[in-house]
Amino acid sequence: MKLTFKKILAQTIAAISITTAMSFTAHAQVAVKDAWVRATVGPQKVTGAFLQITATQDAKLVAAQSDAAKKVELHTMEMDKDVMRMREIASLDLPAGKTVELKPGSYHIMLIDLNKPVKEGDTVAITLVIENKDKKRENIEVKATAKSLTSSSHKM
Ligand SMILES: [Cu+2]
Repeated sequence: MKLTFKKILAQTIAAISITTAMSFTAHAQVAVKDAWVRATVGPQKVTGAFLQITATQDAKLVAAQSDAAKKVELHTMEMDKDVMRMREIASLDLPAGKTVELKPGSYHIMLIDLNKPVKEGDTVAITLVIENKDKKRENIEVKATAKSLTSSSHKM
């Protein structure tokens, strides 16, 4: 009985591994680069994450998650009369082959209620949830490096 159970378990694990490997190949179509997070200043509890994302097939960024913050939202910035304001968006379209840039003053990932301050040089792990045209979801793990406002503004 014990042996039979072990055998079934082994087969089940083998089957799961094959499925995982196959789905990974079928969905590995999103490339992310230049991921960074703005380092926080003083008691600041929120910050933004930025990156460039390219999908080979039409897809959508539908959510982001991170252990660094209690809440993570997708945001855009837009003019409201004469003031730039942030607004939460439900998803961000990733047209096939087009690089979509999340950058200051535009789309960004908002990390809200940070568990601890983000210091320059820190690495923040962020999971991007990508939805394909057929509604299948895939998680992409991203490591974003923290940059301070002053050092990043030199480059912009
Ligand atoms: Cu925001």
